[in-house]
Amino acid sequence: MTTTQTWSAPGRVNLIGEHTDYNDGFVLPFAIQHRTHVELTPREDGILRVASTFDEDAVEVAIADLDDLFPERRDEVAEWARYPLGVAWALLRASETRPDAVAGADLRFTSEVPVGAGLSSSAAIEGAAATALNETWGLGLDDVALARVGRTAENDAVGAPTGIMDQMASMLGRADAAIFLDCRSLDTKVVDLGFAAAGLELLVMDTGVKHSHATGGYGERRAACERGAAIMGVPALRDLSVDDLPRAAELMDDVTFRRVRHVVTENQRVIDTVRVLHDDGPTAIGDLLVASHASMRDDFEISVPELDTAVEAALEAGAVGARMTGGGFGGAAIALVAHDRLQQVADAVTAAFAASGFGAPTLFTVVPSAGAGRD
Ligand code: GAF
Repeated sequence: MTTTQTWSAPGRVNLIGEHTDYNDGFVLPFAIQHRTHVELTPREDGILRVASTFDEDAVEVAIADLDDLFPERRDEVAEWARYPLGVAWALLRASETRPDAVAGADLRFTSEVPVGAGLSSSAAIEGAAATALNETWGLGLDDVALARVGRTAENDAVGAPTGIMDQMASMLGRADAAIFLDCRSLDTKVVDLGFAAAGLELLVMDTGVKHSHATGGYGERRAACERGAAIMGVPALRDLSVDDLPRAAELMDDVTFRRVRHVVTENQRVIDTVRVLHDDGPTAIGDLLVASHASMRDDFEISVPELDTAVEAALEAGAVGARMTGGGFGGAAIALVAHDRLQQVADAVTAAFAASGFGAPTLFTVVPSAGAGRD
């Protein structure tokens, strides 16, 4: 008898700690209520068939062929299908499972996570696929191993040189909490956010400017960070502190230095945010969010006018703090806003976009939510 079962994994918002993950640094993301669901029906043969609401055409691949497909021949399958098929490929490798030891499956994806908005729709597909196949195939990998599988799929099957933050957030998310993650050791700590108790809402301001991390700017930023670490003679920028910045300024060109300064100061801001949340509560983290945005705009240069406009308008209308979230070059910004100011802030952002001649932003609130699992 073939039984269909459903699993799902969430998108995420990163509260603070941007472009620090691939520098072995610190991040503080939380999973959101928007999820990607996958319905899995086992098959008797060795075929994986993936279908989704992203694309009308289903894709079929023999499990035995996955190793030939990835990474070199990935262009032969539709881009969205590289995520779940890449996960299947990475799962078998991570668990040292032979392709003929597992049976095929039909996987049907539906998603509530906006694509290209910087809310990790890709990690949500990866998390849903990884959780469903791990259980169905009886591989026994834990959540951290599944997050690594998702990153391998993204790096090698899709070709986006990202870090591991999004996959960890999607796997490990908790209601009303963020995940403080050390991206070197992959140690995590659940950090209570207490937004609701403090009368705060987290507003997402999706600019509608689409971005992709498989091309251009993201990889260039990563390369600049690696160059900076090499010049300073450290394994990763995580190994530098703000006290090292004067020496860095002497040793490297201005652009590389500013990339380094962003990462080094951002790591410190993540640590400070965790401390302030604990000592003074969420209403006190506004300045750290604002400083993070300024650093991404001026030093890392990954903001766009729409993101700056959203952040400035939200702050002027009384948000406690605001910053762009995710990899940048488009996507969304977030604002931490008192519940009774929410409408005022939303109206101000919408008006500022109209005044600048930008397309209307999509505004919605998110709540810190649970990570991947069976529906
Ligand atoms: C994207 C990447 F996928 C993450 O790994 C991270 O680098 C983020 O951009 C920037 O903080 O979401």
